[in-house]
Amino acid sequence: MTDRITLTRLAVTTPHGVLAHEKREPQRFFVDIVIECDLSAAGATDDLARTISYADVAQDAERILLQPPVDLIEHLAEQIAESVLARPAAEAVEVTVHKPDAPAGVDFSPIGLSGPAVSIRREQHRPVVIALGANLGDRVATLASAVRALGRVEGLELIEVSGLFETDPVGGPQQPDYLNAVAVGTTRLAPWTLLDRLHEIEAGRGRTREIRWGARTLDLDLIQVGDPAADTDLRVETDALTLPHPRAHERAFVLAPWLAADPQARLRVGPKIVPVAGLLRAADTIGIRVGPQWRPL
Ligand code: A4P
Ligand code: MG
Repeated sequence: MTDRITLTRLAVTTPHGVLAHEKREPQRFFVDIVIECDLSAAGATDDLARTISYADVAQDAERILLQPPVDLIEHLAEQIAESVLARPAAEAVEVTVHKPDAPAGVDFSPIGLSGPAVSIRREQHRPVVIALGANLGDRVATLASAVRALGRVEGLELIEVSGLFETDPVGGPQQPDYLNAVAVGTTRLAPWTLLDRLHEIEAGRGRTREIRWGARTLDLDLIQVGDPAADTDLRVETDALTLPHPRAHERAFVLAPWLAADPQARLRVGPKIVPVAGLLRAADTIGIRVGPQWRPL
């Protein structure tokens, strides 16, 4: 990914340092932040929600610098990186904290910004859960090719893919039985970028959209992005994307394969964070059967 948002030389005068007098006497700190992200959606739509507000990032960084004194600029850099990566669109971030007047017992050049600095780079690794479904054509072949395509998406790493479950159709018109599976992994992509990749994979396998909940060669849904147990899961409510998936908690055709792929899985349901095992026990599992064997990874 080559798109970047850059903040250069945020300047704050504040007391930090290992030495006692540094904790009393403010000195100059400068911060550079380079955020890697996909800016194509924001460029095309002119929508602030598809990018990262540099003003918000700058104000968060300033707030971190203005906290009560800490010893290390490494600690400041780490906190700033974490605040940037909390933003959905951030794929990676590089933070440099300069402390030009740090007492180092030597002279640094009086020209330009000189003296000690630390630079760190941190990447996004959000857990992600993707549900797969198919009820038209050669379902096993389509699902296997979809998993291979997911494995090729840059910025998505698959960790586990469940076995196949054969499931009675839920909702929609009369239609053939489904095969369903769930893939879990990690991603550095913004959720809307990942959804675009899912739609491309669907389109490449003959997916058309005529009737809601109608039969389809392939359906790929984003169920959850981030970790609700760490309160880092993304909550999104737009026309194009809702996270967590609003119907996943009651759908055995999602819950059963998800639990098979990740026995510890948890899902945010309204204000609660609920083990998927418990949701599955409460769901209607009458139409859920073990499907054909496969080895997708
Ligand atoms: N969209 C919003 N949020 C998401 C998200 N988290 N993941 C938008 C994926 N898409 C999301 O989806 C409709 C719109 O939802 C898209 O424009 C997307 O931007 P779609 O794939 O066109 O249509 P869909 O999948 O039919 O709609 P929906 O409402 O997501 O359906 P569900 O709830 O996923 O149900 N029965 C069995 N046994 N097995 C199945 O797999 N699947 C469905 C689809 C119904 N019955 C089923 C199964
Ligand atoms: Mg769908």
